Amino acid sequence: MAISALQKERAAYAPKLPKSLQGASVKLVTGAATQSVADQAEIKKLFPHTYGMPILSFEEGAPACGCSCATEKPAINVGVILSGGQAPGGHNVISGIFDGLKKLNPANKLYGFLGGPGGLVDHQYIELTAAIIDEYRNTGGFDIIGSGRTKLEETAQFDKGVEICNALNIKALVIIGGDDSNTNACVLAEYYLEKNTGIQVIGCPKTIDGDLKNEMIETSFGFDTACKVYSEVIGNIMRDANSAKKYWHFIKLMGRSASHIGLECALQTQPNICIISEEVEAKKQTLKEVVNSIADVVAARGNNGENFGVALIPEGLIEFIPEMKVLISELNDLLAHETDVQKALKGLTPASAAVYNSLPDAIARQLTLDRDPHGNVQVSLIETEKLLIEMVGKELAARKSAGSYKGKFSGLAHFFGYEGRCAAPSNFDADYCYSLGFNAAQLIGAGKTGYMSSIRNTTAPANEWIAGGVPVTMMMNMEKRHGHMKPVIQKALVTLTGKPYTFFASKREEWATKTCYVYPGPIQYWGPSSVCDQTTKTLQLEQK
Ligand code: FBP
Repeated sequence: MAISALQKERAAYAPKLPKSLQGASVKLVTGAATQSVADQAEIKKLFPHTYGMPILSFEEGAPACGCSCATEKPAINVGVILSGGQAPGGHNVISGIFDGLKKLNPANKLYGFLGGPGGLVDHQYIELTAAIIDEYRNTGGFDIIGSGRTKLEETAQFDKGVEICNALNIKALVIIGGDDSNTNACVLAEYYLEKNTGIQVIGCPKTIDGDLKNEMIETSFGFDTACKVYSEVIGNIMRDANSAKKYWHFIKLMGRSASHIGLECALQTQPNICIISEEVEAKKQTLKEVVNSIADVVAARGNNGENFGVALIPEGLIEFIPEMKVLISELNDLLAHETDVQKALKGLTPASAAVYNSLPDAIARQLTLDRDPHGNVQVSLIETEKLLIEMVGKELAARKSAGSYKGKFSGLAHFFGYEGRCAAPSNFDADYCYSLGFNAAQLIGAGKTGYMSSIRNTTAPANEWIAGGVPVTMMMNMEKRHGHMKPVIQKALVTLTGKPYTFFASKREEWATKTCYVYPGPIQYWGPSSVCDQTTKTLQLEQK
């Protein structure tokens, strides 16, 4: 198979590991008992076997009792699953697990379940041999075994998992996924303990969205690379905008709900506008207010003769605008019972009808016609960037007639999402992912279950990273899902008191009116460490 020159050289990259995982043996240090972030009594009741477990860390040195040690461990087989959307570095997590297992015992085997969690249930798998692993080291994508969005929620699915694990003599599963998949991994761990199956379950934090993070999980993998890819292209667009001086670029950035990607890209590139969904929700802004705030910046620049700019729009914005959220929920209910759209629209409350009527036709059509298999509005398909261009254009036309705006407005729409999800992992993600995987193997070797692989101190050189495990129950709280209270890992949205947001908020006025663009350029894999090994601005600010 033909591979690029970059792929060829990159295959030889040896990802860095924390010092504690580099030696011949690893010492397990058991920390204090934990409790869930909220709703302790309910979570404890739901997870009697995995609740309250201690935080674990690995240190260099001779293993004490219960530690992973190559010579004393019998050979085991392990299964790995990729769950949900692609994120750069997934292949390195798998190669890290493989190498970690082989270090524990060269006879250990790794199986990959195909096409996501569904592969476990449907018994679709391959054995991941050294030859396969070597082909995928340091590459982007999830194509080594594929991913999927099947949710592991039913005991019948768990039992199908036991069948195949027993058939393949698999003693542990590693589930690489986001908050939902790791929540389900914990439910699975609890069930397997309850049923005495002898199958351990370990999670790994994945998602470009960056919304699986907390005190013990500093960042989810893939966020670093994806943001660097988007920031490169945003920078290129900024330079084009600043050269031609005639377009306003509205760039929607992936991130199903949280605005971390938009915020990180703003910190890297200093755009004129970056909307933060969490702020819109906190301020209970209406769509019209969001539009006006954008029009204010366009008008201020236009009145200075600068008829160009760049605005970053988070993918999840629509659902954070309270009145749009209500409208979408009313539409979901009405269209569930009435297929005739015109009749259904008559059931909207007056407030929602007014919002609906204010929308451009194409967007109103998307809201009523494009439904998912459950009949719900497909919010992620709504072209928010086009919606805003159209509404801002109308607002500016009105201001022009009133004499308060004398510029020109020509908007161009972009959407960056899939471009970044399978990029070759940055050095950070290559190292972080490999360490997460290698560390997961150590947790398995130590007989642990219900833990997420955790690598901390990530703004320091990899050598100084802290490897260990955090009980998944520690990250949980109770939330309403599909009408029922469920234990779930708390989703980390952008906090308006956090340093990344407050830093951005302190700069945005200057970035709005002046042209302060920064051009990050493409990800560099070789060269000065200041370029190749820098972490995200989000992490730098959070860890300061
Ligand atoms: P995960 O949370 O599963 O990592 O996926 C994130 C994401 O990339 C979102 O940013 C985006 O909204 C969504 O997946 C797109 O999903 P799909 O791949 O199904 O189109």
